[in-house]
Amino acid sequence: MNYEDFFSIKDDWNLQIEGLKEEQFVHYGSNLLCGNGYLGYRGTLDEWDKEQYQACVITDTYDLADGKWKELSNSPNALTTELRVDGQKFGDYPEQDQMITELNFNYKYGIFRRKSKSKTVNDLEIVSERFASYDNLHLIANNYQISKIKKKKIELKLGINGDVWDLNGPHLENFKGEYDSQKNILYLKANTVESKIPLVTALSFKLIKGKIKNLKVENEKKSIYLLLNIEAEAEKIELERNMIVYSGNDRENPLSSAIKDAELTLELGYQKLKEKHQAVWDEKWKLMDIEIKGNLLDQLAVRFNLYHNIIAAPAHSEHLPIGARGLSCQAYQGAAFWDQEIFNLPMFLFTETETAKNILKYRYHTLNGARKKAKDLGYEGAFYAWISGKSGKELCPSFFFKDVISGRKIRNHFNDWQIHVSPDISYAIWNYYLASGDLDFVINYGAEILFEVARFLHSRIHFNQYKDQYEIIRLLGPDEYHENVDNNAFTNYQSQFALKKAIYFYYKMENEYPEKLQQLIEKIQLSESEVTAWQEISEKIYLPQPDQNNLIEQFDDYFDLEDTTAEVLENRLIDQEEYWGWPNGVAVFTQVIKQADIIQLFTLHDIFSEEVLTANYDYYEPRTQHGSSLSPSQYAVVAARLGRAEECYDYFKKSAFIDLMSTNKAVSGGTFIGGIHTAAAGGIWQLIVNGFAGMKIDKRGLSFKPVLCQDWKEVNFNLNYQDKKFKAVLGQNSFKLTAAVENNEILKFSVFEKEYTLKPGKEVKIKF
Ligand code: IFM
Repeated sequence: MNYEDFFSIKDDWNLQIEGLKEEQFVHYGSNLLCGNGYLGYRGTLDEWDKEQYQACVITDTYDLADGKWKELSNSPNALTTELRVDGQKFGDYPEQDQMITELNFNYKYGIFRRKSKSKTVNDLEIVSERFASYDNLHLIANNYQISKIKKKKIELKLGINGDVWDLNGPHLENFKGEYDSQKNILYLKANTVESKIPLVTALSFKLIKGKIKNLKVENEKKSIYLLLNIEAEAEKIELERNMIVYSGNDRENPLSSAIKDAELTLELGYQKLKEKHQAVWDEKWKLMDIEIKGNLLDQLAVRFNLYHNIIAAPAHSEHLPIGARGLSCQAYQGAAFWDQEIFNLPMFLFTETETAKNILKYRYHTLNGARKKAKDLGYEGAFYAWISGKSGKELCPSFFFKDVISGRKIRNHFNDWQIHVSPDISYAIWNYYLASGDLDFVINYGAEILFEVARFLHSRIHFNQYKDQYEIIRLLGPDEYHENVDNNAFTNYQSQFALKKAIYFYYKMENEYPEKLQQLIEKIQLSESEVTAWQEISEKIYLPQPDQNNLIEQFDDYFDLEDTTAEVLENRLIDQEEYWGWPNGVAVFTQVIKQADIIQLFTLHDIFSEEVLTANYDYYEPRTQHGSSLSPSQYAVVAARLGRAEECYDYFKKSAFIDLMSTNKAVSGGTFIGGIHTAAAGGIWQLIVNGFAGMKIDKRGLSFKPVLCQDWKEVNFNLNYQDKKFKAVLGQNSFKLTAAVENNEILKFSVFEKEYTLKPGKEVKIKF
């Protein structure tokens, strides 16, 4: 596939699209998303509506409308536009009385800009630009210009349209719209149908060029509109408008906040609002940008992915998750999976540490949901939800996919057997501790999670008396095609790690913060015998070892399954949308796996020899379908560790373009799973920093094992490690680390296992 079939590159921050085809609306709406962690406004044209998947997803608005899928709600659209020139409607679809002459997205500032011409009204041109503000998270600002107007009658229908695109809705009811003619503000109130969250969408606007000759208010059941007759000024009409959204979860009185913001933003004007917004991004990029020299396409793709990982994160809150599709649409319920800790988080750990902390605090605040899940299933401690929304209660329906051939529901066990999400969270807490040095967080928040996860594992793990070892049976590892397996190596190793870290902090607190430990012991009623049990389990848990060929078996008896490839299985499909996994899909009785599993173990734990890495990479690679967007970046990291820079680069191509070239299915087993693959986006940071630069972190500190593909001349990235800032430059045969002048300590680190020290303001350059 060629990228030019999808887009062209304007420069290293700007992507351009020539002509939109109907079949691309779903994925471009996501790719060109304006977002800020609070809301996501899809990249659709102003004149479009739900038929073209226009939507604005609002965080913290979980609602269950169809009895099955609890998901985030979409706000009514306050940028609704209907333009009529001499009575003729412009730019609607499918008539398409518009030629898009320029469609541009700027990933530096998240700015969507398009130019269109009318096909029938000669010369008439529209330029429209919008952004979701990082200065005021409730705002989407828009500048809409109509030019080359030749004495025509111009009618504009503006307003707030509550008839929105929903995957499993409708989520809103009780619409009430008002127009305040004094302030020139419209608003539409509604509430979610099941969770009863009030939602207010407001619109303020002013004409910068042109004059309103006539105005009429039109109320519809779910919408409120203004019909404007406008006189152009020097052949031009220019409109500035602000869409503001508040929910009852943001403010006690969302209406007054929305009106206040609507007024304020109108006063400030588009240009000022844009400057304030851009200033926030400038600060973000100082930490989070990665520069790729030598390949403009790859540079743009990297920034596309970083942008999407950033806007998916609700950095403003410690109570909200990063959705697996961010806020690009309602798929995957706007909720966190293990993706959050293992894929989205690493970039924040070494850049915007506060955001990383918020993400982990979210897991602290959702402990009760995890406790409930454990209890409901007969376990103790914290069994985190496979799909976790605001409360942490399990959102994953028992019947996730359906058999598209029979139409029958499939009882997937993601919710009750995919237990690795709990130790994955412990793993992330440990890494946060190493990267930030923030012991305070661990003592006040992290330790409770670590202990409750250890408690859960204790209750979940079985003792096999015949083998004198602890085992984890009836599982789902990262590879989701094989459900109901025993001793998934990834899960067993992660569980041992989680137990060890719980024990480590228990004794650290006992020695250094005995009072804090005592308080926690009392709070969660922890007994010493439990800690002794964790110790025993961590020593006797079965950890599948490399065999005579250095291979680690993914789970018990995996090697006995039919040995074939994904290509062969493709030919066995009856329907292209068939689900490949449990209980009867084409992959179930074969060694074909959906995604990195043993390889995922290697990216997280550096405990195996190079021979073991090589043997397993070569074995599992041809058996991996990469049916999950999480997979390629993890293979890439291991490829780079093995010095296989070009293979890492091949995986970069697979991973970085998943959304840009829409390579992954939008529907699987009858369920819509389209939208931005935020784990793949976060995976790009890992691929470059942990892969090409070979960065690892452990108790001794940071280490690097750099290697670079031929296509890239140089890679520059920034690190924020234990509150000290560094700039890394990776060249074809060189690696340089520079410490910021303001750092208050010397850094000790290693490259290719040789130790270096780095003083503030100095650099260390290594040739290899
Ligand atoms: O968490 C992933 C899982 O590993 C594969 N299926 C999609 C989920 C959400 O991204």
